[in-house]
Amino acid sequence: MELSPKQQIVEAIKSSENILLLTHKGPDGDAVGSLCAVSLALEKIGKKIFAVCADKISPVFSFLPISRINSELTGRRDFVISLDVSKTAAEKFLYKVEDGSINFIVTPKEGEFSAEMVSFPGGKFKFDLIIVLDCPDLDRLGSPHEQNSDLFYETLIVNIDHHAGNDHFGKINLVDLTATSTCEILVSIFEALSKDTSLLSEDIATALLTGIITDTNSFQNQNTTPKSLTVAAQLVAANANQQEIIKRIYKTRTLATLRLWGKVLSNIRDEMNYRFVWSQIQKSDFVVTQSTQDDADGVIDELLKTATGVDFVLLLTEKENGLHGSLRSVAKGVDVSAIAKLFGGGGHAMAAGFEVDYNDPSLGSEGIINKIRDYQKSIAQNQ
Ligand SMILES: [Mn+2]
Repeated sequence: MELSPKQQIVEAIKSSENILLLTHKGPDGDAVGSLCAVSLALEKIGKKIFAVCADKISPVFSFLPISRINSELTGRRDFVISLDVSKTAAEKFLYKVEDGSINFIVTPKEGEFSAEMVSFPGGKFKFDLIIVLDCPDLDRLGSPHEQNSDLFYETLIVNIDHHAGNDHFGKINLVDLTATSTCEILVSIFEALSKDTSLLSEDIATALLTGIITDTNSFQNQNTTPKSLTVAAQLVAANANQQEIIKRIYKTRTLATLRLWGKVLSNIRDEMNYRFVWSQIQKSDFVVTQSTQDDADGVIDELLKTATGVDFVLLLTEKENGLHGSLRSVAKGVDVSAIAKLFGGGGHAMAAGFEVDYNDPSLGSEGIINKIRDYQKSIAQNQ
């Protein structure tokens, strides 16, 4: 009988020794939680792991063991010293360990070796398995993938994800679209991996619950399922620190964030005739409030989206080369990805985004709003 993807993953982990763990750039709670949880769990069963995320982890997640996540793929690699013998042949070779150095002594058959004949090609990584978490495709991994294509070509890749757009890049793919989060999927993998003793220690359970809570927006999103609540209950029973997660992620805001959110709220414009509201963050707002793009995350979901009597909300943010638009659906049945597509963007029915270039002067904020008004008008006429 053929093994299920879950069983194949368990077998792959059991038969591996050095395991590389990766997640997507711009890591969210599910990415960080799943990376921490897998790294702790696999170490517990005696595996050597190396966890990498190309982008900085937000300090919001500092209650998780994020110090075990590296920003670059390094280590676990042989150092190779290569001598070109195509012109001068070698007769014999030996090495001596002296005064804290290893000296390689190569005797030429005839002629002489010179320093230019020595090079240091990168050795091979010793990973026998790569596990990619919460990532729809390999490009989203960033530099670890871009700079080491050989490694990805030669190594068994396990792909564990819940995104609809996942392109099944792994040799083994466990892509469960019904799961709220990658962390939710991991709970059953951990159960299958260690049948006798539970791998769900307090820190692992907390990391996993972080992913479920952030990907469901604390069980408020429509993607919240009975299964996700059951799994969350199981994690809380295993001492996951739900209060700490909520406090750190939803109830702790820096002053810079509060100031920036204040700007966003005071900039709200309504287009009630066209059934939407929008706001804008100017580059200067970041300077005045001493905030960064990170501080802007969350304002649309936690504040703007609570607007009533509209179809959707829009937040425009000034970036280096253009404007970034974030859209959230408010009324039932409104698909904001259709609006994002007007500007070459995309996303889901509930949440979508787009990016416009300053080179197109028709697409300043006014141009964008006009285009959306037209779209809303056409929708209303067709109803
Ligand atoms: Mn996720």
